[in-house]
Amino acid sequence: PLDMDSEGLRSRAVMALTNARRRTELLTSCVEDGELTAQHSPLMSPLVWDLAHIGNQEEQWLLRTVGGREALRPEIDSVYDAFEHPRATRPTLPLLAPAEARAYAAEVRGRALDVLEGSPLRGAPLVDAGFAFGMIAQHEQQHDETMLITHQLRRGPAALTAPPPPAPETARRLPDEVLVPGGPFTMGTSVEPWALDNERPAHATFVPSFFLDTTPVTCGAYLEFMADGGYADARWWASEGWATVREHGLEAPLFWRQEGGQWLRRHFGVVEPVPLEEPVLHVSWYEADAYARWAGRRLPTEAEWEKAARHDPATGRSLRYPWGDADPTPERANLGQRHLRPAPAGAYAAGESPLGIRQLIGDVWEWTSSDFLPYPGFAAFPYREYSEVFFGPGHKVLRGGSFAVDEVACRGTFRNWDLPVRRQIFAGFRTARDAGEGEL
Ligand code: AVJ
Ligand code: FE
Repeated sequence: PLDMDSEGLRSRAVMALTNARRRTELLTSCVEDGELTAQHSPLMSPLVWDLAHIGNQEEQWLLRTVGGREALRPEIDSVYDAFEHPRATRPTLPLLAPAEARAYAAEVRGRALDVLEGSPLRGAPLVDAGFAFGMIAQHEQQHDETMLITHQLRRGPAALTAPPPPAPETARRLPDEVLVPGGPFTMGTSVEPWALDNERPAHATFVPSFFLDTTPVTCGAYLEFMADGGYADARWWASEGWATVREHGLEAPLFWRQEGGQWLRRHFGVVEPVPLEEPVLHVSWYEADAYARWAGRRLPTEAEWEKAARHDPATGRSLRYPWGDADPTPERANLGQRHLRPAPAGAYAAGESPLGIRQLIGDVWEWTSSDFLPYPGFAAFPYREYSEVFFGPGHKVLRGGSFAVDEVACRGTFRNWDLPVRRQIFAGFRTARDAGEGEL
C-alpha cells in the first residue's frame, strides 16, 4: 500500500470513494425523508445537512481545487460551512431537500471521478499518491460515523441491523495488563500516503515503562465503579467533570437506565440489558478519567497508546497497525459498521499487538489523557480548519477507532479529538499505570 503505481492508486481511490458513498446511501435511505430533515438532537445536524455537506466538501476540493472547475452551486457553500453554523442551528438553514441533496452529491461524484481519471496522482502534494481523493473519502466516512451517532440518538424503532461481532475465540484468559518497556519509539508518520496533517511528521518520542490494559474496560467493570458509588464521590472526578455530574445528575453512561434493579441501555432503537463483556461505550473523558482513578490507575497518554499500538520490540520499528503493516481485515478488527457494536473484550486475537494487547484498532474510540496538540514540525495541510484550529487544552485525543469508523479513516497514527464532556460519540477507554521500580 505504501508504494503503488498510478493505476493501483487510482483504483484504491475509486474504491475508497465508492465504499463511502455506499455507506452514505445506506445511512440516508434507511429512514423516511422526514427523518432526514428532523433534528434528532441539538448535538447533531439533520442527516440531510451531512449529506449535502459531504457533496459540498467534495466539490470544493476535488472539482474546484484539484480539477480547476467552475463552482456548481457557489450559493450553498455558506450553508454547508461547519464553522459558520453550529450544529444546533442547522435545521433553520435553507437546506437542500433530500432529493436535491442526493442529486447534488451524485452529480459532484460523477465529475470527481472524471477529475480522478485525468489526474496524474503525482507531483503537487495535494494530488500526490491520490491524497486529496483519500482525504475526501475519509471526510465522507467521518461524516458517516457522525450520521451513525445521529441514528443512535434518534428515537423510534430500529432502522439499522447488522450481525453480531465475533466473541473471543480462545478459552485462554488474557492477563489484565502487560508491561510496555520504556524507551524511544517513532510516533506519527511521514510516509503513510493518506495520513492527515495532524499525524505528521514522524518523530522520536521517549516513553517510560508503563502497564496497559490488554482490552478496553468492559461494561461489567464499569458497573462495579457505579455500584461502589463512583458517581457520588468527588474524589475520583476532575473538577469540571464533577460539576457536570452534579449539574445533570449523571449516574451512568449515556443511553443507560435502571429498571427493576437491572441496568438496560437503548442501542440503535433496541432496549437490551447492558452487555457485561463488551467495552463500555458512550462515556465522557471525565467518566473515563474518574473510573481510572477509582481503579487506582490512569488513562494512557497519547504517546503511550501509540507506542503500545505500533512499536515492534523485535525490530524497533513502528508498524502501521498493531498486527503489522498489512491493511485491516474482518479477522483483525471490528471496523466499518460491519457490526453495530463493539465485540466482547478479548476478541480479535488476529489483531493483537506484539505485546499481546487486543482491540487497539476498532471496537471503541479510546480516550487518552492527552490534549490535542500539534507534533513538532506540524504544518497545516491542506486547510487550517481540519485540525489546527482545534489544537489546545479544550480537546482530548481519542485513538484507535470504533466499530463505526471505516478503515480508510483509521490507522495506528490516526488522531481523533473531542470535548471532554462528549458522550454521544462511540467512545470507551482502557487504563494504564506507571511501572514501579521493582517491576521492570
Ligand atoms: C476528526 C471527527 C473530530 O467530525 O468534527 C469532519 C472530522 N472534520 N469534517 C469532526 C471532520 C471536518 C472531525 N473529527
Ligand atoms: Fe465535514
